[in-house]
Amino acid sequence: MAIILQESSKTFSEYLLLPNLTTKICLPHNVNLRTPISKFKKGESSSITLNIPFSSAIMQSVSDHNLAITLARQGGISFIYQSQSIESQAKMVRKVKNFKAGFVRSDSNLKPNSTLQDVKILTQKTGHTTIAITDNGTATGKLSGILTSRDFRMDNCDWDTSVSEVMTPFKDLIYSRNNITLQEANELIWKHKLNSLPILDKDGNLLYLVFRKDFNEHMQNPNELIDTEKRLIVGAGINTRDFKERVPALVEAGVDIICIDSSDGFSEWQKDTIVYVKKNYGDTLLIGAGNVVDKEGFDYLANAGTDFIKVGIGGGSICITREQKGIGRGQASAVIDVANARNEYFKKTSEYIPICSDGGIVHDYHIVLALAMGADFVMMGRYFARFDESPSKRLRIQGSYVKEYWGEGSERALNIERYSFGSEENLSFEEGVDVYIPYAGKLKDNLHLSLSKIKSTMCNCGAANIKELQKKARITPVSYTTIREGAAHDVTLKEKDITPVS
Ligand code: MZP
Repeated sequence: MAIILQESSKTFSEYLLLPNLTTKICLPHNVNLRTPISKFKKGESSSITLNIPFSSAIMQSVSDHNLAITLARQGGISFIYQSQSIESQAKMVRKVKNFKAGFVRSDSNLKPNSTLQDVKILTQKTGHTTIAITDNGTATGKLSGILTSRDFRMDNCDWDTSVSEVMTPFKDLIYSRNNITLQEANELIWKHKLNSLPILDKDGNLLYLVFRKDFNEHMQNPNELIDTEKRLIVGAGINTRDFKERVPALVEAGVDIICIDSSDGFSEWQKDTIVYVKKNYGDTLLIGAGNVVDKEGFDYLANAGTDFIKVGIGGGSICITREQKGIGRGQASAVIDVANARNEYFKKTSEYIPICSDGGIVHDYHIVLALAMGADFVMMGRYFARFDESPSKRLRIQGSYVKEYWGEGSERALNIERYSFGSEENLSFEEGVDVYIPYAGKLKDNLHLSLSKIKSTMCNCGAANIKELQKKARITPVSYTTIREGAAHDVTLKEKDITPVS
């Protein structure tokens, strides 16, 4: 007869946190959210530490290079989706690694013999008034000069004048070579009262422009997740089929950490993939595996040598695996069980393997619950898909803006490698849906709001960091009526746009 667990499985919404004593130093701005992402030995630390415990899902509608750049600039990490060709995924990774905050490719370029009429047309198109003048009129040609709106009078000029007559010529320009930091570039900008600083290669070809205004923006992102060469850190999904070709291409592109993308990680294919990566790359390439929902799954992947383990089956907002196959576990129960297994494993081996709670986060406080229950970080799809920076389309439906969001198990994503077994060649049924979600604007604005709620909840729990939260948090299961009592109840809510009668 089957083994039947006695406890029913629970989701985050079935728990609440109880407040602990909040000391006077436990203020939201003192809360530190840094957290490990990869395995480390007792007394040592993880080779990558996230500045916030957020990662974005390995999904077509969530994690491309744009989202990866935006999230890494806020301290979290994206895993770029693997349900695309190896070349296009590697290209996305490369875009993140080559991104230099504050160093931009010039989007307004002309040749020395272009005319002011060309300048007028170009500035109307781009809205930018700093124009790089290069020998071939491209963003990477040999720099001949810079033209700005201060070099000629729009209301009093001969539109046929050639650009070379009015631009600041190369011999009078202050410029720099490519081995400069943003801080150093900014110092030159201030010292010489420049609006922009051209960055050139050794042959005098234009690489980037650094603008005075961008430095201020950079200063507002003190949490950036960067490697030792100050490049943004990025992850990428892989699968258990083409890993022998995909992994080398991702490594070549500069990926920092990879993660096997699968709906069920408790498999021999995952073990083979981890063993291959560890044999060929050792500790120079970090690999996560999953998803699992219990001690058995955790131990199997831990013994295979993985660097972190992802937890969760069937809890994703677009997931119908539980309905289709009857496989899964309430996300809170899965995290609690796997966190206990991780702690036992740590006691036994002195090796700490971070775990990631993947899917099913609906409210910001669910993130605090996941962390308190033992997760080191969370992975989210729906949360990030709502923002401007995600790759999906924004549409207007019945007067409201929405974004498209689709599961990797949907017909649309056709992520066969994530769902089918061994060498099965097609998806015989769907495990995910294709939906709309309310559009929410910019990632940075929403993230700041979530972080302030998380920090505030942690202060109520008397915790100034994630480890302290895990030690101190007191969590209670709640009844349906307790949940109902927690929302506004027995009142008539005012509609926001009702105008008062005078
Ligand atoms: P959520 O943040 O939207 O609730 O869940 C995102 C997670 O759902 C992903 O990280 C992934 O583990 C899982 N997922 C992605 N596609 C499907 C599907 O089509 C799915 N069933 O379950």
